[in-house]
Amino acid sequence: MTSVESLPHPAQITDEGEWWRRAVVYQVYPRSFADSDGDGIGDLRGIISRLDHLESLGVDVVWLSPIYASPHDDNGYDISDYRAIDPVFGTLDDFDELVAALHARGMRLVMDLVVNHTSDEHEWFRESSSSTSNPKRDWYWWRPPRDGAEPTNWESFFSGSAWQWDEASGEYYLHLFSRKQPDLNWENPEVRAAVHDMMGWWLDRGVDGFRMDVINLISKDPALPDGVVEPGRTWGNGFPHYSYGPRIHEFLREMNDVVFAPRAGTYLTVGEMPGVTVEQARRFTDPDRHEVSMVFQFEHVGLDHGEGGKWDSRPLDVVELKRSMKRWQEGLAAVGWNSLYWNNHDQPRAVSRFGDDGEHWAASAMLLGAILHLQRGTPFIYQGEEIGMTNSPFAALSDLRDIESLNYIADALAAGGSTEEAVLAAVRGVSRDNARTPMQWDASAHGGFTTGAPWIPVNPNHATVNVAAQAGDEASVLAFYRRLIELRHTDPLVTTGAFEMLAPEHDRLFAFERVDGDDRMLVLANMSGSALGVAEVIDLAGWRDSDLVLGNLEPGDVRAALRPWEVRILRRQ
Ligand code: ISL
Repeated sequence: MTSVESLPHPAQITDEGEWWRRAVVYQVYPRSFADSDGDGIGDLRGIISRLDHLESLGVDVVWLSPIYASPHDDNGYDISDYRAIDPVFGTLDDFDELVAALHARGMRLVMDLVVNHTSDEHEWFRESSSSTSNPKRDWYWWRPPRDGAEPTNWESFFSGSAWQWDEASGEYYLHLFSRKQPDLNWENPEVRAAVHDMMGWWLDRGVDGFRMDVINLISKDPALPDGVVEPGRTWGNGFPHYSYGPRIHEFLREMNDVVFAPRAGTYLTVGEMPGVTVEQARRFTDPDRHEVSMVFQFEHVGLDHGEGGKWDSRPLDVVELKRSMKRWQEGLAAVGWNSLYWNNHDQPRAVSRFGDDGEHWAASAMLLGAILHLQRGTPFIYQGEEIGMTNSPFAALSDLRDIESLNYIADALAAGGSTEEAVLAAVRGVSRDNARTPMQWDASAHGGFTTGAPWIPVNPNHATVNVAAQAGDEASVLAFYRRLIELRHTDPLVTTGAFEMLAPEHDRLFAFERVDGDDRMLVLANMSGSALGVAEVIDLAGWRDSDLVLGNLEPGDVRAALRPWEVRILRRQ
């Protein structure tokens, strides 16, 4: 095993076209990363002050969740000015300094592009809503009432109808997310041109790509048909009519032709696409089609959703997880490219969700890192994942901040029949706020995140789970993530090798090989709290003399039973 000190400098990615195939991306949620001015909210100068951490981790790219001007109804995913930094995060000068500082350290910056919708406080929407004859009226989806009610039966992602009544103009507008996030009408070429201009403005400022928020929702069926009303639901499911719409490929290709192709740079683009299928993803990421570099798909993070959806969670079935990951690995093997992620700002913490955040906390955090990072694709690390941050033990409904959670709580309580405790129990392990509690830098008050009062409480376990505690510890989750990143940078098999799932029907063993002829890597992972005799499941004869490249527990005989949550990575040539 390499010692942490001897790891290479992260600036190893050269400028050739598909550099992102060898990159590791780190997502920063600015609000919760580091607060430089004591107002309890993270900011750009806070990020600048923590670049040593990112550099020593070895990541190549930073993806910043939105920092644009916003009323923060959805923590910045509701943008009121695409060309301004929200004062709570800093200034354009701070932003330019951050880009320069990242570039100087050999890292790149990807911005969040939220263009399915704007804020209702964006100038475009103010104009659009000012009168039915305003030239920007058609920039959004306005419709008259149908039989005195909503124009369609579509439900919003954040509860209730997806239509908001506007008294002044006597029409409804569409908002797939909160009522403060009206959907842009991409059918209108002026909208597309305005978005393209804005993207170019950021690229010319030095950014290296975009993560595109719900980009598979920008093309809607203009007929706006009703959705099916599932049993027990009030509203219809409009998803089939507003996702993967008839012009989605055309819009992405046009964006590429107008924005990226004419520029000299090589950019990383990742389309966030809830509900995307493998077949669709292959089309989106086929290099010959010039649409996006990769997509975020949601299949593996939906496997613990029960019949009642995300708030009705159930334990993960390891066989289902393997089936899903195998399908994505194989589906995008010959054409296209995968993104790899467990966590982001919308997901509960993976170690609590799919691992064991009790007795086997560190081992299971490392195991999850290994089985993801060693697949074929571009891995994304969400802030805090590299130190094994866990879900938060929210003690009361008043600890929650996220609009999705708050709307769900209000609905559940209004429906009657549920106590506050019961609703809290449903929300606790599922809420997006689990990802949004502040980054845990050290054991001091508020985890070193802020000197003020944090906008959301820091997880009490910051006393033990923090960057400072792991910084010099070779056996830490942090050191393990560094080694995973190093492995991707130093062993081409991790980028290029074919993926072969082993023992797909085993209910605890997650095992796969990466293969290029005789060049092979074997990953053996025990996703359970009891020992697992791997030699009885997989023929390890050919691996007897191979090297243990990396493991999360004290090394022993490579053929011995796997200990609880042990992962072993073997290599032969
Ligand atoms: O988080 C979700 C539900 O729990 C997802 O449905 C999520 O809303 C969806 O993945 C879209 O997410 C993105 O767009 C939203 C924003 O709230 C999320 O933070 C963002 O990642 C609207 O902009």
